[in-house]
Amino acid sequence: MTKFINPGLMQTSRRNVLRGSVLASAAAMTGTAAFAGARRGPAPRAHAPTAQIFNAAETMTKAEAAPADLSGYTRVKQELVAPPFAPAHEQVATGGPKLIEITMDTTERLMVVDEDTGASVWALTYNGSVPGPLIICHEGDMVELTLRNPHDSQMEHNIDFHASTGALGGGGLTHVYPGEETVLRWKATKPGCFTYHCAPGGAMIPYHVTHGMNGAVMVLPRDGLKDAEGNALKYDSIAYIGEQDYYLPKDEYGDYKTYEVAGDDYADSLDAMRTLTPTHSVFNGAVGALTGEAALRAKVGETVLMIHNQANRDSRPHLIGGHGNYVWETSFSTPPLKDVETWFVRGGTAMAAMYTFEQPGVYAYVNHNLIEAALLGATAHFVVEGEWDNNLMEQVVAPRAFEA
Ligand SMILES: [Cu+2]
Repeated sequence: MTKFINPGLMQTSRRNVLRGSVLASAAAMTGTAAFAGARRGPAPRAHAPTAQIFNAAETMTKAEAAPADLSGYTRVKQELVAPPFAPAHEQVATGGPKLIEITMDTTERLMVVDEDTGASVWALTYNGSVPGPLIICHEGDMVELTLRNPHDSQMEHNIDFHASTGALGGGGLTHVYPGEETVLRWKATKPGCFTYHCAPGGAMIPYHVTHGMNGAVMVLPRDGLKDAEGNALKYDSIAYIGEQDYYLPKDEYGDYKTYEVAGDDYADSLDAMRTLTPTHSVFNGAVGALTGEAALRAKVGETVLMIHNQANRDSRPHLIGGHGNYVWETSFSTPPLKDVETWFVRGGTAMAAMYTFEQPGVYAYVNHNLIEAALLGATAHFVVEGEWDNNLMEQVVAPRAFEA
């Protein structure tokens, strides 16, 4: 049985109709109930304020505009990889500007957030991971994204690139229903790390973002990273860390609820989100995703660029036992902060911190709201191999009893 819950816009199953009625009051207040069937007619405009903005964006692109000048660009493909890894890239650009083709699928998948409690979420993702893959380009490059929404999806998705300019960061031009794809090209005009996230409209925006639908783009200066004096700064590896706040609904016994398909938790999630108190704040999708066997690895003398993405909420990363030798909290246009103890991630940004390991051992990389680190999950580990340097630290006396 199919019905239209928004006449002319969305075809949906009976289950979605029921869901729509559950959502109706919330949706009327807070935003679109953008559950999907195949697209029927024009893009959905369920939420008046955002619809107006989308209309504006569409009007602009439909107006007479000169075609983009792509002369001088070399077309290349970037194979995106799952976090915490980074795609193959140059730190200093060689040759002219590139037109970088990437593809992302808006995959909806059930993910365990915490094995100890059984907490789970129907994650809304780019390419199946939380965070979505890291994209790397240089200032002046073009990024050409093919965004595909799989046929078996429940929901509509899009993407807002904070690194881009215009049309709500591309959000106004990339709404895709299940079975649809779209292609968006944008120019990287500002160097820095930037978040990207889904933004379908209204309450669906925080719903999608707090279900994992966010990631980062790094736009490097063409001549690479520099310190305040203009000296080149190189890294040996990237650790790409996405911090995700989840607001997972519980039942009357305090157990985490489970749901049959993506979107089924919408009404419960709205209630949980309104508390502004996350049940989880985790790195790379789940408690322990970057500890134990999955810990980040480095060697003494290696320089790691830690890229931290938080699309929704402030954070304050600290590398326990180390520092931020160079920290770019805002952009690569300004000189990095030096020798930073704990750095700041403004909610809705990605940023970068560089450190060269000097001692072996396990380093905890935490949100130094230690309640979030220890109780909500915001802890990663770097396991660093190498020779211990007693000049930097030595246990002069091991713990022993002393005379009273
Ligand atoms: Cu989405």
